Amino acid sequence: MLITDKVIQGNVIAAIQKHLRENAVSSPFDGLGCESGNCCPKEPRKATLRINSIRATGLRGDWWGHTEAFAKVNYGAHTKETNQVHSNNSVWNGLDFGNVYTIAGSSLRVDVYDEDWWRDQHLGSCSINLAVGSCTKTCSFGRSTATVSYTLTCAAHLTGDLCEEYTPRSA
Ligand SMILES: [Ca+2]
Repeated sequence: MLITDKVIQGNVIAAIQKHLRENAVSSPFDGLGCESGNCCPKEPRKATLRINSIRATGLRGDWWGHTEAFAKVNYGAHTKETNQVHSNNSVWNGLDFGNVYTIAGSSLRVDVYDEDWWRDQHLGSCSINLAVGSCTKTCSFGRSTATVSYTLTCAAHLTGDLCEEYTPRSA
């Protein structure tokens, strides 16, 4: 501070502090619930992920009979397992991942297994990159394919490829 007189200096500081107390803008979160649709999300990259269906083709788990096929699907910290379908061309039920956090460069990994009585056999795995919205993508491993239909939805007031941007107008 350029004021050298200690008394004046003290008075100026007191006046500034008084002004700040009297005119301070309260926190935008004070008394404002997110229900009003008027606050920023505390957590960017928050989204919900739903796998609507997964199907695989060309599975060969057993030398005879059909594959007792199931899949483990991983995204970030979440791993879900499908029901088992007795087929070399399996169509599994959807999987609800619920709330997730998008991760740059992170992909959805599908590991396909054949259930055997002594030990489940890992038939292969492949990955797809997720984008916001509803989409169907196919990846392959060996002569097999996995086709994933999914919906990745940003949480309220988030947008962008990774739900990392704030948008006040979105629902
Ligand atoms: Ca088997």
